[in-house]
Amino acid sequence: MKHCSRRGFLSKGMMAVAGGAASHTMKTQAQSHAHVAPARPVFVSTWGFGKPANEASMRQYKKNGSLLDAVEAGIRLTEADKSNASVGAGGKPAANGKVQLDACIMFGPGSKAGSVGGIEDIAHPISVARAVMEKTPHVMLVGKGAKAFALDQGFASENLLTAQQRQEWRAWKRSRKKLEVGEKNHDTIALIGIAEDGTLAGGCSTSGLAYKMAGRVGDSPILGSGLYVDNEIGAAGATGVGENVMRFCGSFMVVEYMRQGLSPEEACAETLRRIARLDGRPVDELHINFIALNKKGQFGAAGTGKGFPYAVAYPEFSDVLQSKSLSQKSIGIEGGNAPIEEQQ
Ligand code: SD4
Repeated sequence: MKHCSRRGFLSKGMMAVAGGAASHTMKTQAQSHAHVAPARPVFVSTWGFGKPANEASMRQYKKNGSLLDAVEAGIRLTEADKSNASVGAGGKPAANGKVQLDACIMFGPGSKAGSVGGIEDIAHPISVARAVMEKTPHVMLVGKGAKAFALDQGFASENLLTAQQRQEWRAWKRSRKKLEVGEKNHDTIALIGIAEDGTLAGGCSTSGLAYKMAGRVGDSPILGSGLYVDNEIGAAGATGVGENVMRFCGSFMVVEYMRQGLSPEEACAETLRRIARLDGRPVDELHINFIALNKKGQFGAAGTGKGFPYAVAYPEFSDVLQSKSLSQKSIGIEGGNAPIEEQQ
């Protein structure tokens, strides 16, 4: 596993205790433990913006030892960041100009879960998803019903479309240009964690595909697709083109490969291979990425094309790493449908 640039390697709090020499030790430690965290809790999340989210999770965990609070706190940080155009307030709107958010949360013990799809005007869908899990007999609420529930629970209604996103949306409406898939216009935070006692939990939150059809819901709030947590085995989360994840129950598949004994990284990679085979298109055209964490604290990630950055934090360590990448060349097949053996 290759490590990304070390910019912003340490959080401010960590910086205070770690001088240059200590930071060098931590980097070396991270390299030698690239796939297994030497201490718990461990938080793993998607993209570079997962780093501050993991650190918020870590801070919250230190306060009260609640893994669920920690997962929620990390994701809330990303949702509140208006400069992030793919999650929460400041996210890119649907084609009709409304920001529609998707989120879910899952707690390992008892396989408890909550989810919201296409919710409007509520800044923290992850917290609404948690309220669905804890305060209703249901698992998923969508659209107007989800908003009505949130308002009933005391969440504030606010306009989530920032001036900049309104301007960009208007320009897009004029040009109707197809957007490239990438970190700028199509991302998601999936954040999974393991507590000191081995409890697993995770969450996922997104504004979905930029300028999507109004009402389109992606993989992120769908349990087993954008996120899955199995308290006996591990957790997985997804980011990328939801349509290419949700047809395959991608995160569930990653967890099932871990159950069969694959490492988190190999489980993510094998899921990508299988999806590519079934889909039939070249893997580079799928634009999907997975993160995974198992019960032993091992972690990993894999993405199509060049792969993607993902963030990992455990005690005394927080950084952005580069995932394993799977391109058509590395899979070694043209199109799909070749047996697994031929693809490795
Ligand atoms: C979706 N999977 O709505 C989300 C978006 C995403 O990187 O993850 N983009 O399809």
